[in-house]
Amino acid sequence: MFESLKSKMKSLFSKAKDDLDEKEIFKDETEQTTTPKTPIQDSQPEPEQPKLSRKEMLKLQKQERASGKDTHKSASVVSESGGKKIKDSALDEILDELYFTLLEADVALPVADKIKEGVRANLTGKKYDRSYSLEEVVEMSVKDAVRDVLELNEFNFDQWVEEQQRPTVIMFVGINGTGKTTAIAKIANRLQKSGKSVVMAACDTFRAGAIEQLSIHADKLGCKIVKQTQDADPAAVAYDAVEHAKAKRRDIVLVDTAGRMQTNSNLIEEMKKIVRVAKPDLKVFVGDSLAGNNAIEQAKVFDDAVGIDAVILTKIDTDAKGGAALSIAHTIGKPIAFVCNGQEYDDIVMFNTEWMIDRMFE
Ligand SMILES: Nc1nc2c(ncn2[C@@H]2O[C@H](COP(=O)(O)OP(=O)(O)OP(=O)(O)O)[C@@H](O)[C@H]2O)c(=O)[nH]1
Ligand SMILES: [Mg+2]
Repeated sequence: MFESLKSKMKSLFSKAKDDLDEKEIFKDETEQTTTPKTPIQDSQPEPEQPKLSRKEMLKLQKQERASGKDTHKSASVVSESGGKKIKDSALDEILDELYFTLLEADVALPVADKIKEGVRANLTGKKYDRSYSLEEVVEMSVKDAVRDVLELNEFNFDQWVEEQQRPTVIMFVGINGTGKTTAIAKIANRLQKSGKSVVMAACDTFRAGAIEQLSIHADKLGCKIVKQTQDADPAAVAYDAVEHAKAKRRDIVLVDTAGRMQTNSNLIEEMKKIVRVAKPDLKVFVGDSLAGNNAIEQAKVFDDAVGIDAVILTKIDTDAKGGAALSIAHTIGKPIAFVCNGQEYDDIVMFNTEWMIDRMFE
């Protein structure tokens, strides 16, 4: 997962370590007495920190995050009492390299810009504790900038479900083969494990075999499915499913829809009709992370047509690049609810910034 982004980032960080002479990069400003204060500097001098190896530092970062006290952000190694400062020329070189690394990994332009400028802001004019290498400072700083982009993306699905009226209707949309039906089965499994009763609505009456595919999942998971024959009106199936859930006091209705090219206006109209009839509480766009920037374009079209509330990004287990994962939510302004990372029912993870950062960098 994300192998190419990971290895390019590693080589960027180690370029900072190996290719660049620290004496050339860092201006040691230890002797300077009138130091301009940056907003992130504390008035109290930092206690001296023991020097840690990169491995030890990453381990410590992880432990601290787990315990909720995250002191190893790049701001935490800015030194009050003196230290080394990255020269502007070296910083430009690192930032250019970072920018191309991000674009090669299919990160959308505005997101690559935001990360680059975030790193520039983190590193410009700051003096770093001399016990940290350039590699460590750059790595922390890039992670901070990526974290800023990802943190806007979180959507606590479990909490959201708890807060809804019953039955709660969730509709899944997206182009052919992105993983809608599989994601529905995974979410049904998850919801059932947490004690919710689930009804599946087989509203893909367009593709031969789609009703059968969803029925197999419903059988395996032991949940109710409402279906009609192929070519039936999908809005009528959705209506029946919601009525069934109301009558039988079921908690959640998961509406499967036909995969459609965003350019097919008939199918888009049909989807709008499902929305009018079933009045979903949540409309989820399911995008294939392998589609990179195309997934972002698709999401925008579906959002214009029916309005989407959240995103599920599938197949990240086979995605070497990682660009869509990093860019989609920020670019379309909708949060990521889940990422799917395999074909088994348990291969679904509620989106979480630190989970993603761990996979992108380690
Ligand atoms: N590796 C991997 N494969 C996945 C994942 N999610 C879905 N798939 C596979 O992708 C293929 C398509 O999945 P479906 O769930 O049928 O996709 P869909 O969006 O419902 O497709 P249509 O109904 O044709 O629009 C299947 O072979 C799934 O097993 C995932 O997270 N990882
Ligand atoms: Mg399907």
